[in-house]
Amino acid sequence: MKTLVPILGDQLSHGLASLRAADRRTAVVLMAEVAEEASYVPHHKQKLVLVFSAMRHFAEELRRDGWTVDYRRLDGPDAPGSLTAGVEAAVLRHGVSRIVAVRGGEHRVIAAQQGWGRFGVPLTLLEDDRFMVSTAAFEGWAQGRKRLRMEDFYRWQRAETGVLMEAGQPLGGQWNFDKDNRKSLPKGMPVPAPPRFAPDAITQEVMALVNDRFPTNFGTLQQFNWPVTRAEALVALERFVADRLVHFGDYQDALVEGEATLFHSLVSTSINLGLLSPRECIDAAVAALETGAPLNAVEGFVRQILGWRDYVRGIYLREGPDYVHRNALGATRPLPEFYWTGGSGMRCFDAAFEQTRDLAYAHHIQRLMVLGNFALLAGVDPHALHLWFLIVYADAYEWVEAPNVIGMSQYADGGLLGSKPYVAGGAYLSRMGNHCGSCRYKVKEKAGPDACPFNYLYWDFLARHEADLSKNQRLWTVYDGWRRFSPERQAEIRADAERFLATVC
Ligand code: FAD
Ligand code: DLZ
Repeated sequence: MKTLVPILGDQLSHGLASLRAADRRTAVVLMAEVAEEASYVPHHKQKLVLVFSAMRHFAEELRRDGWTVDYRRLDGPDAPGSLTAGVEAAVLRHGVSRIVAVRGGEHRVIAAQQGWGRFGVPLTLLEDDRFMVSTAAFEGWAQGRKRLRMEDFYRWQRAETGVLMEAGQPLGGQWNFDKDNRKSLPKGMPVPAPPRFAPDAITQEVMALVNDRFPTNFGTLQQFNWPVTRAEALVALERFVADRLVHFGDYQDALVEGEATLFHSLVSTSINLGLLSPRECIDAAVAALETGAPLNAVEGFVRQILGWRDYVRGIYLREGPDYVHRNALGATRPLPEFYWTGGSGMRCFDAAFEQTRDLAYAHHIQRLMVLGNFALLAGVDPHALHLWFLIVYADAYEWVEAPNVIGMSQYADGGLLGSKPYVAGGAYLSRMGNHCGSCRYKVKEKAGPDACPFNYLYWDFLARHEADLSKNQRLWTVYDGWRRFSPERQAEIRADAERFLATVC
């Protein structure tokens, strides 16, 4: 029985369920670079290079392993325009008698895959079992709960998997060590550089293709340094565990001028593509406890993957396609132009922007507390911000990006993910980082044209949403602070915010 096995660009795992279900002697693997996937949003150039290069390398590896691979290049003859067109043509071309595929990551692709049954041969869509939790298990966890909080999910996962558990209790007597993980980086402390992956001939060929076909897409390619094979991804993971994990916890929330990566792992692109499994990343970090990695670092890293990653996927699948359109706070401001050009004048913002443009990467705190925080304070339309985040990062796929943007960062789901909006003024940014020293604005000034915009935008946001948000117990103290300002001071803050926003949006 000849089987067609379509493999998507983020399904680059040798243990993929559809490969396990097929026989390499009779199967044809279909991989296709298609215009539809390359342009459903105008991806950062580095993301396009990463996905296509990783796809081409993976196809070569499959062939070496004895699989027949029908690989369709974007610039090749008969390039299909969409995944669906590619599958339809391949069914005819190879005379297959069934299609076996793994369900895609996002609603748009799943809906397209469900239509593949109309091509006259039986279709089997398998669960993507490369996650820590199946969709059914997530549903079982979520059913009947009043609130779906990450911390509850994470503790359940720790108990289920036994990761960092000892005799049924969390290792070290605590579920998380967040309070230890908020240090700013001491001046002069060296940060080990991540490994370099020089673009090989395949990657260089793809770079030329992307420059030719997508010349106006956002981002630059000069500093492209993403692992494009499993072998490279393993090196990235090993080097993170050996060199940077030790301080991952301590400086997890730090923001440092000239340090794009700090002690973060840079493994998201590899896990999301399937080059690494979440479990092996977790295991590598846990094993480092034996060689002296501190528990606050290991637990902090494990929580991001065992907790956050599977949690946001579960929320995304459960909430359905309309989740990306939620707008609980009714924010309508267009995305400021400086999200595309930089030059905001706010150094923390511009630093995050510049590395986003040049590396297709910003670490979590830059995404949440700088780029996301600014948009939330400014009242930017969450859908516009969602599209921006989907476009600009090399690790961006809707299933992981949307809950982080719509839920965690913008509170646009009305508190499904977070118990309160993640907002902060300049004092937080100054405490966690060193950008303020070289900023044209003054973080200590609270009013007037030189004051840090995060200062007055913070209060303006709270004032705008006082009717709703002041009911939230976690914000009572903050609102007490707002109410202690004189009416004149409040009016001055609001006028500063209005003046600033009128110039940028
Ligand atoms: P590390 O800080 O080293 O963390 C280790 C790993 O944990 C990551 O590689 C990732 O796999 C996982 N992880 C950490 N935080 C999260 C999280 N909140 N949700 C899911 N997984 C997490 N992550 C993406 O993979 N794709 C996205 O498009 C994306 N968009 C985001 C948008 C916003 C507004 C925010 C606040 C976060 C977003 N994240 C996204 C989560 C997180 O910022 C990135 O996973 C992380 O910065 C990737 O860098 P790293 O590999 O160095 O991560
Ligand atoms: C992201 C991406 C891009 C840019 N291009 C392709 C492609 O040409 N062919 C393909 O099979 N997959 C691609 N992908 C990954 C898909 O968009 C991804 O499978 C869905 O977003 C589901 O997560």
